Amino acid sequence: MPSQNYNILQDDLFLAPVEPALAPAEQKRPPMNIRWRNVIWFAILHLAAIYGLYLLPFARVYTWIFTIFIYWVSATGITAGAHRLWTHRSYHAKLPLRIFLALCNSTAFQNDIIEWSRDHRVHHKYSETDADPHNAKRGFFFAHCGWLMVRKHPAVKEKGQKLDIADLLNDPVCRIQRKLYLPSVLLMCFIVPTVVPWYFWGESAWISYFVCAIFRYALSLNATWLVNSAAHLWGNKPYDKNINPSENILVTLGAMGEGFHNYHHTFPSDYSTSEWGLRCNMTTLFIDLMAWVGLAEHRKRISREAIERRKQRTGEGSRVLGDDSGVVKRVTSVQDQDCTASSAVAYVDALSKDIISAASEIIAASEAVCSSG
Ligand code: ST9
Ligand code: ZN
Ligand code: ZN
Repeated sequence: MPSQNYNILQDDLFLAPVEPALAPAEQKRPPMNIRWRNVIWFAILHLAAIYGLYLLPFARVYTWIFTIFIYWVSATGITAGAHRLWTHRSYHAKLPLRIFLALCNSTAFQNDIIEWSRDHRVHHKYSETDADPHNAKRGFFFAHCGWLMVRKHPAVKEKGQKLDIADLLNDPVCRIQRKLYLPSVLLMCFIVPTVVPWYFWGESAWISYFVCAIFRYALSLNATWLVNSAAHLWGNKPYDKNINPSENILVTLGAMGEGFHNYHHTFPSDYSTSEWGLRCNMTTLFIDLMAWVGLAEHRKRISREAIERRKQRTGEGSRVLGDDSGVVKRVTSVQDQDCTASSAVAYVDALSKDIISAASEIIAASEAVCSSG
C-alpha cells in the first residue's frame, strides 16, 4: 500500500476525535430484528462445546497440547492479524506473514478479515454509540454476543460505509481470503484440528472434533467477545477516564494481550496495544519475533512522554496494572532494545509473576468476602 494512502487512513481513523453519541439514540432505536438462525447456531455451538469440555479428561496429552496450539493459532489470526495489522495498521507485514496470518484468521472463524476490520474500525470511531456494532451501552450480553444475533443498527451501516477500507480491498491476501472464506474455515477451523490428532497420535476423531475444533472455537470466541463486553464495562482507566474501555487483567490473559483496552482506545495505533510492551502480551512477542526474522517492520509505539502527558490530562489517576512491580520496568527496557532471546525469558518471567499477583489479589478478595459474610 502506498505510504500516502496510509497516512490518510491514519488521520481518518485515529487522529479524528471519537464522534459524539448519536442524538438520543435509545428513543430512535428500531425494534430488534432477531436472526433466529444465528441464535440456534450459537446455542448448538455452546452445547457442543460443553460436551467437548466433558471429553477433555479423556483426551490424550498430545491432544491437550495441540488444542492449546490451535487456540494460539486462531487467536494470533485475530490479534496480530485482523486487529493489529489489518484494522489498525500498527505495523507492516511482508507477504509470507500476511498469508500465514490470513490462514490463522480462517482458523478463528470470526468473519473474514475485511468484514472484521470494517466492523472494528466503526467500533473505534463511534464507540458506545448506535453506530458501534457492539455498543456496550446496550448491556453485557449485547456487547458480548447478542449483537451477532440481531440485524445491525442502521447507523452501523451508514457510518461504516463512510469509512475508507480501500487498503483492505486492495490487499490481495484479504481479497483471496474473502473469496475462499468458507472452504478455508472448513479446512482450518474444523478439518485440520480434527484430522491432525487422529492421524498423528491416534486420538479418536470424535474427541478431536469436539475438543480441538468445537470446544477450542467456542473458547476463543468468548475470549474475544470479552474484550467487547467485560473490557468495556469493568477495569481501570489510567489513560482516559472519559471512555468506557478499561484495563482488565483477566481479559488480557485470555485474549493474548488485548485487555489493556483503555490504553488501546486511547492510542489505537500502538502495535503492542499496551504501554508495557511484552508484559502479558504474547501477541507483541509474536510480532517482535516476526520483526526479528525480517517479516514485520515499522512497529509503531507511543512515546513515554506522550503517554505520561495523556495520563496527567485525562487519566483517572488509578494504578496502572503492575505499575509498582519493577517487573514492568525490566520488561519494557528489554522491549525497547528489540526482540532477543532474553525478551522471551523476560516475558515468561513477567507473566508468571503477573499470574501469581492476580491469584493473590483474587484470594485476598475472596477472604475479604468470606470474613465479611
Ligand atoms: C465474531 C466476530 O465472533 C467477533 C468480533 C469481535 C471483535 C472484538 C474486538 C476486540 C479487539 C481485540 C481482539 C481480541 C482477540 C482475542 C483473541 C483471543 C482468542 N460498515 O452483516 P450484515 C452493510 S463472528 C459498513 O449481513 P445484517 C454492508 O453493506 C462469529 N457497512 O448485516 C453489508 O453487506 P456487505 C461467526 C456495513 O443483515 C450489509 O450491511 N460469524 C457494516 O444487519 C449486510 O451486512 C457469525 O456468526 C459496517 N460495519 O446482519 C456471523 N456492516 O458485507 C454473524 C454491515 O456485502 N453475523 N454493513 O458489504 C451475521 O449473521 C450478520 O452480520 C448479523 C447482522 C446478523 C450480525
Ligand atoms: Zn482495536
Ligand atoms: Zn473496544
